Amino acid sequence: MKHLKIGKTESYFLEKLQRGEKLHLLLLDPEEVSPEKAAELAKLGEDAGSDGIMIGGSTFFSQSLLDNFVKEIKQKISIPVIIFPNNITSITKYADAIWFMSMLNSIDHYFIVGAQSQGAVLVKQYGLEAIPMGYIVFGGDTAVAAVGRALPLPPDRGEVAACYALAAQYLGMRFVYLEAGSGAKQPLPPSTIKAVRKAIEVPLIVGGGIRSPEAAVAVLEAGADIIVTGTIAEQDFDLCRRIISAIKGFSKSYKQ
Ligand code: 1GP
Repeated sequence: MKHLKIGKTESYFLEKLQRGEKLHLLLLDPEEVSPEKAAELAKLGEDAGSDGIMIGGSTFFSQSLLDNFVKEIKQKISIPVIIFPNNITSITKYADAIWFMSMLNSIDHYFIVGAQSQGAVLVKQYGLEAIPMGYIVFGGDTAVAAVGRALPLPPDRGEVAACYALAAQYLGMRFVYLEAGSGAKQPLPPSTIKAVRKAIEVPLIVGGGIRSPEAAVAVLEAGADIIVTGTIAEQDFDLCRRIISAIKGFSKSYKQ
């Protein structure tokens, strides 16, 4: 039996986290921005201190367009590009890694393990680094909840989310992602993030509806390790830059 190795992208994240740094991942949606615009935003993100670029969106299903999108971005940046898949069409060999994720609170087997079993061989053939992640979706009025057939968790019942998160950890998932949904009206409440943080030891990713430095800091104070922002980068990059700066500033104060 061979020993499973942690890949390059995951090691890069873990080393930063172990040093007490909080991470920012910039989400770019091929449905919302052109490849050229995405490459420009990715470069701005890297220059602002972002730790990686995530590529994904709930309603994008073309592998050839995705290949082109990722290739364009990779030419401009050196931080890792991680696929944030919505289906088996989200597998591209041009990325550095893929969140190998399961939507734990979907009511559909397809989004829990079906698509994953169909995509796994291709991930291996492409030599993509697979990072196991448990994905938990809140609220019912977002694209991700509809497409993934989620039984959305109530945003303010942290104890329910904590049960899913702990199950993810015990199933061997190395990251847990709490998702309010892209463009959510509000970020998740700190009490829910705190309840999950208390339950698990693996790194905690939080995203959806984070649109100000204050909101990002509140999410970090509640115990998140990694913050994902998408919409705000497309709408107002200066604000996104201030969010990244707040995250990096928080890392510094946290380490002291
Ligand atoms: C969506 O959590 C991410 O998967 C980002 O959400 O677009 O609201 O920043 P926003």
